[in-house]
Amino acid sequence: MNETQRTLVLEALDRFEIEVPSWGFANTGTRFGKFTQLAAASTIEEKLSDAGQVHRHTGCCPSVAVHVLWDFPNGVSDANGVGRIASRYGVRIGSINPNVFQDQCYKHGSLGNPDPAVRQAALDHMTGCARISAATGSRDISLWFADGSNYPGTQHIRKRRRWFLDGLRALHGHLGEGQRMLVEYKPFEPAFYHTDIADWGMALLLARGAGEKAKVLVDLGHHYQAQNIEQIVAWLLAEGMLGGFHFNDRRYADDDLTLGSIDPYQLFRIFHEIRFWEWETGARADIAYMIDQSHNLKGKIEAMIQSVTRAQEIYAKSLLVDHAALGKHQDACNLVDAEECLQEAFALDVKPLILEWRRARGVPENPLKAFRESGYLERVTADREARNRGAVASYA
Ligand code: PSV
Ligand code: MN
Repeated sequence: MNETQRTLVLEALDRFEIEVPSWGFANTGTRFGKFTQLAAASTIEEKLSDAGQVHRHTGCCPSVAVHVLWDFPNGVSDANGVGRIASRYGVRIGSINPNVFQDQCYKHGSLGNPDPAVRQAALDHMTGCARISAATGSRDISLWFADGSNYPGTQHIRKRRRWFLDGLRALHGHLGEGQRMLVEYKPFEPAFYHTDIADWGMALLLARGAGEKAKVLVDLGHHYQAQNIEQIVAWLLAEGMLGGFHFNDRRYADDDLTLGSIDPYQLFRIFHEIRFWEWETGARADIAYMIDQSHNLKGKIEAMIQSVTRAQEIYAKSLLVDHAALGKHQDACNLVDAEECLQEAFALDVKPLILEWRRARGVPENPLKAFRESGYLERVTADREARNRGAVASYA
């Protein structure tokens, strides 16, 4: 690796930040049951404290995504207090996630609900989130809707599309300077026949219709099997519409597996498309990287550290693709040589560079080991175990 590449990677790592989700530190499970963890966080303070540990040991997770209903039960009046708690633990409030899927009124949808009163309730909740976002100094409102239906013919798909457009446009009108709304898509679950925002094309059209502060959010778990996610990424970049990611890995559906645990090369290909676009345009992609994983078998903080450090490694590899050579090989249809440009970068050992970056940033060379040796887990387990033992856990 030459000096230019070394500088490139070290500087890019300085800018590379990943947001962790508050809900990733709470007890969760599957619909068949929950295995509670004695160290799991219950309050927003505990979640922010755990998130602070991830940042402290990795040096690249300064912000925490929050879910409004779970973390701000009193709405905007909680904002200042939560912001203060975050800074006490060395982090800040990141993307604001409205919750328009949990309350009973949302049984048949939120912005797509045939009942105008429910659509209004959803909009009110989301505009409240815009106020929380402004009060906490956070930039992104991250929108995921569970809206859909389970049986053919039971809902008017075109009417619901219209209601979504109207609702998102109305929300857009509440965004302040510098704020963004990210529209997330998902093909199924919890709805199993149709989902109102089922794929990136629908999300793109709705975001475009909402206004210029709306972009698309790509959750890696929200695609059909074998879908080419990096192609979606390349198209959204070209359209100026890629706003952010929810990182996770999957084997089947929205499995919430640790990033890079199943298909690290997919993550590399995604980063490569971003980097290739940056290299060609000379611009810097303005993308919010977030983890969206809830672990119920692995230790939550450990799994988060694992995900973040893997992301750093794979991101660093993607920076080392020889783009000039790749472009030439692509133009000449030198298939093997073009493919080798990617494969060779993916095979590079970037560990020494990452260690150098960690030393320079004053973070431990081995974040997982440092966290394990810190005694934090033992301390919080002692504090929290009485509450967690036998507790019926939820995302909250
Ligand atoms: C939905 O599956 C999702 O990916 C959305 O981003 C939610 O906000 C998050 O999971 C937590 O439920
Ligand atoms: Mn998500």
